[in-house]
Amino acid sequence: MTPRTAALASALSLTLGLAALSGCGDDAPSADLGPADAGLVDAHVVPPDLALPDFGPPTELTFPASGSTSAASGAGSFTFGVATASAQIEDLNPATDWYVWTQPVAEGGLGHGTFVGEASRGYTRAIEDVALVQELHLDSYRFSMDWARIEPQRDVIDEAALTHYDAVVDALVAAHIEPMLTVHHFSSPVWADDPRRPNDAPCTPSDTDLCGWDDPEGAPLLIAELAEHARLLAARYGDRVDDWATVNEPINYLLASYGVTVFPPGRNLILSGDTGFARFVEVVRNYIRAHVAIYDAIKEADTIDADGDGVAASVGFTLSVSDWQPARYNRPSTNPIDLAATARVKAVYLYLFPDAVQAGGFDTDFDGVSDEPHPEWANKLDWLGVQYYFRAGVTGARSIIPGIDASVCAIGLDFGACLPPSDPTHEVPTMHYEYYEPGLYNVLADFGARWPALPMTVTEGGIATTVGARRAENVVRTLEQIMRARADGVDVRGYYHWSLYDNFEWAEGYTPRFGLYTVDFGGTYDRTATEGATVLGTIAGARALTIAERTQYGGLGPMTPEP
Ligand SMILES: [Ca+2]
Ligand SMILES: [Ca+2]
Ligand SMILES: [Ca+2]
Repeated sequence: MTPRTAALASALSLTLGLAALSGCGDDAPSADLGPADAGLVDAHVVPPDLALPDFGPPTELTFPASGSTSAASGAGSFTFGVATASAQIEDLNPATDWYVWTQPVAEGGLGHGTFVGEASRGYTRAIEDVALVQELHLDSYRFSMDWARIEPQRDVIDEAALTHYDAVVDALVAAHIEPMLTVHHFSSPVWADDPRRPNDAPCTPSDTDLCGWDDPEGAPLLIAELAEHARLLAARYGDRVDDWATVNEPINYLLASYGVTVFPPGRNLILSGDTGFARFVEVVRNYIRAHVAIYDAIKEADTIDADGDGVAASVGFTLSVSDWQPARYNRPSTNPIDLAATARVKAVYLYLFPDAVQAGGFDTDFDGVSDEPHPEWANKLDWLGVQYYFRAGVTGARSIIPGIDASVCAIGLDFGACLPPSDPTHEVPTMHYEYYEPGLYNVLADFGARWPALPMTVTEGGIATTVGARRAENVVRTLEQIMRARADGVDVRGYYHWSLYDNFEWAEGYTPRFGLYTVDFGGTYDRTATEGATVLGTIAGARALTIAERTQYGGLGPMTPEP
């Protein structure tokens, strides 16, 4: 995940909790959603209608061969893949900010959450792990090469790390698995913004601390360093890699790391009032600038078309998407205040970043329309990665997120935004959200209408569960919703399951298990295939989803319960 999901939920829950405690955010046109209000009649509140769309009896679905992620020739193709991220799986990685952030205080770290430690031993076992992907008959493996491992000190490159990743790429290519590389996936070298520096301490950029994405002097240096890193990857691996993702889930990442202190470096801009919020908006601008710089660096340095589709480098980024629904009093809402709040949340989460790097502009007031021209950002997106895990409600009845005037349903905090799940078995207990199958279709259809010329790939989708049948259901149902969007003409070219095996789920530690293969943490670290792996492998091998498989695992009905 990317925490994609966890990040979002954690970040927002902390935002909500702290904002509520400090009493801010009460300036919205609002009702007080105390218990006494719960029974009030509101003409705008519609009765809960949780009936799901009826697709009719299942037919067999077939999947064409894998093709280009971005070229016109790839329209209609389908790539099966699986995704990981370096900081979530790799051992031997003390130069990364997550290591310092989570290392116990007694050992010299900051002691936040669960120590990442050896993660899934994904570095020392990287070559043998390629066989896990191969066993599933997948076309592609999306992963990241750790920036901190390659460049543990500023401008000091660890050749042994580059050689290691060379071997991984070679093993993938030998197994006929196309690599897709994410350049920046939620982890940075400590020297990018040292998490050990307190938030109120002054910072002057130096080789040991560039002061981070919110620093007026440091951010341009950080952008240049990240572009230099991308150029190195593209020059080194571009002969075997064509598919590149610049950054991962930017809004979630920045919220968690610079907004509400749940990811390293633990900055608190959203929690520090209007001035902080303005600085947070500048952080978002800087990260868009970083995407553009990475995009340009890869385009310059990867000039070799590895797979013969006519494109040397297809460069996109991966976006966390949720199916945001207007809510009030824990029911679906048609109240204009809730519709407007939902529109603002969608503008920030779903549209701001992709619009910025296609049309070249920045939506400073979150209404979905650019207010600030940036022609230098235009046409810097060859494809979009879509990452879906859950549906969640949004209410305008309480304003908790500064600048957005909305509250969203997040862990343990409600404010009336939380909607009942379509079925209790759709709750994902360790992540505190609802897996809702049609949400992915809803987002893909929306994006297809908004950006009809933009090729998309579902670069993550999955479920935290210890039950193999539930994972298999998630796989089949995700594929059904993707094929539903394709049948409507949406240009979506593939599906990567999150994740290959259980891993470090950021602030959530090791409790949520997202792996097709389950990992024996703290023991042998052996990987054991779940029923999800078996079913995905069968589908990808046959390039077909049979009526029998759809009948057993698919549809919209109750899922196998989580114990
Ligand atoms: Ca290439
Ligand atoms: Ca190519
Ligand atoms: Ca605007």
